[in-house]
Amino acid sequence: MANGAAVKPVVRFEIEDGIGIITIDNPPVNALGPGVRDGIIEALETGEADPAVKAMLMIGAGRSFIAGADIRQFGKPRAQPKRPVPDVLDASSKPVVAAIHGYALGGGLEHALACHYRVAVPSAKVGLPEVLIGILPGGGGTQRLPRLIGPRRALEMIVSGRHVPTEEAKALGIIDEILPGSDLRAEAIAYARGIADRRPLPRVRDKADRLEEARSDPGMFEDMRKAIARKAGKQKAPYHCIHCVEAAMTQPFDEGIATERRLFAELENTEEAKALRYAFFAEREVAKIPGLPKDLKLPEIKGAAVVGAGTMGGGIAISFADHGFPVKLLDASPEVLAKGLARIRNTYATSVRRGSLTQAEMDRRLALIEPVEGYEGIAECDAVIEAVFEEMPVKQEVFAKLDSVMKPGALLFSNTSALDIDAIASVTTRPEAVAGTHFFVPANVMKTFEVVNGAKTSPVTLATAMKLGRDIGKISAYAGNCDGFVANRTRIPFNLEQGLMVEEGAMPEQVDRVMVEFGYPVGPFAVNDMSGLDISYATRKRRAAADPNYRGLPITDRLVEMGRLGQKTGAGWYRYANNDRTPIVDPEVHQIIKTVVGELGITQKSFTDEEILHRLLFSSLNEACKILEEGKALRASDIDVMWLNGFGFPRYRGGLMYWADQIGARQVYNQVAIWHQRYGARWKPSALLHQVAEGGGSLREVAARMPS
Ligand code: 3H9
Repeated sequence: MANGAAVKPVVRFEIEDGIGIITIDNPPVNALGPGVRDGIIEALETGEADPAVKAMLMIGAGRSFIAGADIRQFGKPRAQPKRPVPDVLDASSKPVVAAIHGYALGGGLEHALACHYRVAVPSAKVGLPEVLIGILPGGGGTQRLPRLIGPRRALEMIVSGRHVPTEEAKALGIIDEILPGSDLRAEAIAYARGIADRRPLPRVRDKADRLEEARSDPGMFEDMRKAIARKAGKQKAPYHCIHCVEAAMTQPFDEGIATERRLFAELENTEEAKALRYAFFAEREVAKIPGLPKDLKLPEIKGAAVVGAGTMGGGIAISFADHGFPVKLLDASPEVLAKGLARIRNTYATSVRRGSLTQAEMDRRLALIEPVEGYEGIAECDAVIEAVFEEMPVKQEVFAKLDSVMKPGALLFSNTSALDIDAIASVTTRPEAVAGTHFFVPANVMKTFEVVNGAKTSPVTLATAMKLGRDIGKISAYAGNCDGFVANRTRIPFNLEQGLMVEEGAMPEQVDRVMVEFGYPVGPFAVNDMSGLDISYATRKRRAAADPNYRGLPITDRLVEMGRLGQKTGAGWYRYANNDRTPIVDPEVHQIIKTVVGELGITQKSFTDEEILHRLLFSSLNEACKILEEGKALRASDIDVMWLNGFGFPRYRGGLMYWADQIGARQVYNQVAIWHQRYGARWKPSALLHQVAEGGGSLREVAARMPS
């Protein structure tokens, strides 16, 4: 090294009590980056050759065992290890124990599966999440896991990519023993000494009993293909995962490994894998706010309050309780409070009925939610989230009250989805402690948590809000203060074009089909029917009263006025039969559209599928570029994260901005410019879009460099 500093090895080997200890030390998560695999192989060879070593231990330094292959290396030419580590483990004449804490994921679990024994601390998690980044376990996982726990369970784990907690992993047979974990190294050394002399060495590759027992169930693979069809859409990876597990049943081990390697190589550079990798890193990047001092001391939020026990407030309270936070739910009306609590109880009871929550856990979470009728009851909470009616005077009244009762230092957050956070903060004496925290609907389910930075919001308040979101399982994303912030401001043009295209001749079912084929789980009109058409009706009426140029949606209004409010009334954009939620195309809706269009004097035309897709998404994209120009979002990838986790945008397409880059800024700009000519001001191209189209770069890269 030029400066003479010693390079810390990523793998260490030392001998203690006759046990060769292989420590992987590659922060932050011990990913199998350059040098790690070769380091492990070298350590295994040293231990194998040294007669003083009776058994070996593979353990991770820092917060995890091994989080898998280094994802940053995928899609690039990279050095391969001398031999695959699992092959070296299979050839070892001495037992090797994997001692797991934190995470053993992907290649990390695959290394552990090739060890002879696996022990773990109670808080550890194991899994093969490769499918979530568009690939498959390529280090033998698809062949070893079915042999260890049976193909059915292995299939479920590999196709879902979920993290399995230690206790379940032990029950499945992945973990041999759960260790207390107060000193994993010492406990694992003792374990290794206990098994050092046992022979023959248990090698997962040699196990056949679990495969045999599953042979009576050959339909499981077809069943799985059918079960995932809707969610997987056109993605290849889930199907390749199934193929590999099937190969574990039908091929000898080494052939199965060859199949796995071949299919892994096929997946590594697919468009879906690239987009999913991008999404993975975008979701990590979004947590970072440039310019915030690194050493900020953040107040600890031990308990929170939610003001407003409506659907939104209840969902927010659930989010807190789900993550172990005590939360006070305040509503001045005892009836609203009682109704809100009943709704919360119902939500939990549904999870218990479906088997995703135990009754004991439901009781524990419910006990964390305390109903409160007066503001005095929440005064001592560290943070409060206001979730009352979306009207400025109502919000301001609540904030003035909060300012007068909340203890000094308490943070005041508003769940507004669009209103001016500075105007809300202005009625308090502590605007530095005020920020927006916008939950999406349903608040307890949706991951996006938009943190709105007011003009006077302090860095501590901003950073605490970001952290609070993460602490309750959300993905926090920064937004500047502007009408609709980032999420709704980018979404509104989509909603408008959706309504206008129906006036111009597209049918709701065509629009929905196009978007489902694109990868959305549900089309936008079917989504409107789920949320209720009356929700936006009142807002439109209000806006129309305030602004004579406001462009309303007369067809939607007509449906509402006819009592077609969506699923809850059995009819909206579609018809619903006998409490079934399947949308049925309704000729009556076609007739209503025709009538309203006739009244408006619009000449209809036909739409191609591509025109529908582009008109919806380009309108939002153009607005997203304007938001970036104004510095109201920090990066294009933050907008992608919001769309992926808040609006159902198909993850394997990376996000709105990433997707547009695949088309190319030039082509997008040209189309936007044509629609600007045709439809007027709402399509005025963003300067940033124009700049990237001219410069030939990618939207997401240029946007990240825009001044904030
Ligand atoms: C694989 O293994 C293929 C194999 O089958 C074999 C092939 C032959 N690589 O998420 P965090 C970084 S595929 C590179 O904020 P947490 C991450 O970017 C892999 N970097 O922490 C971040 O960096 P920064 C299968 C990685 O505590 C930092 O670590 N494995 C990797 O919330 C902290 O991450 C997976 O898919 C990686 N593998 O969550 C697991 N992992 O600070 C992927 C993390 O610069 N990882 N980083 O922003 C995860 O799911 C989560 O990171 C984990 C920790 C749950 C481990």
